[in-house]
Amino acid sequence: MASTPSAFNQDPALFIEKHIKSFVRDNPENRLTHIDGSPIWDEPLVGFARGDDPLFQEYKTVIGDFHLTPREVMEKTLGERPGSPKPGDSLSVICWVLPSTDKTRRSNRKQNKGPSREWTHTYKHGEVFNSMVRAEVVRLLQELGYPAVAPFAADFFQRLYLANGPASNWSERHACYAAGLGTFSLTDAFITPRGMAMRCGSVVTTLGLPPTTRQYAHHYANCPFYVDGSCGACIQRCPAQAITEKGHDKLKCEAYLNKISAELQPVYQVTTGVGCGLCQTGVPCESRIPKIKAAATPVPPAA
Ligand code: B12
Ligand code: SF4
Ligand code: SF4
Repeated sequence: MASTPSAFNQDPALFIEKHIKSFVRDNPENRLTHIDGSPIWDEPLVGFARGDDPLFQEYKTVIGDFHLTPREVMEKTLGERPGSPKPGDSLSVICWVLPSTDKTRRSNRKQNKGPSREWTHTYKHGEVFNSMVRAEVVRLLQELGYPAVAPFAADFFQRLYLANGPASNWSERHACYAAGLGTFSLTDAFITPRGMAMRCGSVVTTLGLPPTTRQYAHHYANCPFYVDGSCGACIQRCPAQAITEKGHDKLKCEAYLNKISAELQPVYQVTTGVGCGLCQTGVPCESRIPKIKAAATPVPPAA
């Protein structure tokens, strides 16, 4: 086996963060080749969570008992093979956020019915690239001698249909929440220091890494609506009336995504869904955490 790079031995977390950032910066696949060759994603944010963080157990109540903990993910991946982690062995979740570029966000800001061409190509090719990031992080860790898996790409990944809409057995946003990268919002979507117009990814590994500090008080702390009662701009932005003061109606949102896809696929010459994301652009949380009023009385987050 090749020797371990000294930069990895000195600071494994920094080594992995730099590797993800340079992969995104330098990879020719991170390009809107069908439009103008400009980058799909800006520099990523990277964070780490402990695999035994009690939050992952809490997600079995918050999301459903079908939602996997990092340990269950590893057990499903490795089974009883030699080298499989045992209770007490270290596990980490490596998470990243791929922020949309200013150009793509600006183009979607002008839309009021369906996504722009740039947003659609970011949705389609950007997720293909996100899968490449997942595969690269798994490859890197395995090369360094640590078993790793991207749950979203694993054969046990499942998308389920609950009474209130679709959910999955590995939510990448909940992994990012545990890894200190942001919080949820009135639209359900995830607000990071680089805003809400983003996609994210995650990998579980047996490598122990120092967890990123969560700099927020609760799971809605980055959305002013839940903290000082202000904003609510996303309510007007949604063409499907899927967002109200009570939150996000996933069934209405999904029905609209299907409808707009059928209309725009021939226009944008894509065969997959076109996305939407109007609620993620033209709003104060598009590319940053909005300002929260200083004298705010925190609104208790909904369960
Ligand atoms: C199913 C799915 C959908 C469904 C349902 C979305 C949803 N809200 O769950 C539909 C089809 C509607 C959808 C739509 C879209 N999606 Co989608 N989708 C997914 C998928 C595959 C699974 C999501 C999941 O499992 N949700 C689980 C449920 C339980 O999550 P939730 O209800 O939002 O969670 C709430 C509760 O947990 C609550 N909560 C209550 N108590 C507590 C306590 C604690 C401690 C915590 C942490 C939370 C919490 O807070 C949350 C918010 O209210 C993920 C990929 C993945 N595997 O993660 C992408 C994903 C969520 N989608 C994404 C995107 C980009 C979109 C679209 C913009 C489409 C597009 N690309 O143009 C729209 C945006 C809709 C929106 N406003 O969020 C991104 C998220 C981007 C972001 N900024 O959040 C993801 C993560 C894909 C990716 N890899 O980047 N999607
Ligand atoms: S537009 Fe305002 S209320 Fe809606 S999610 Fe963003 S910050 Fe929260
Ligand atoms: S909630 Fe769904 S339908 Fe409404 S703007 Fe957001 S992505 Fe589009």
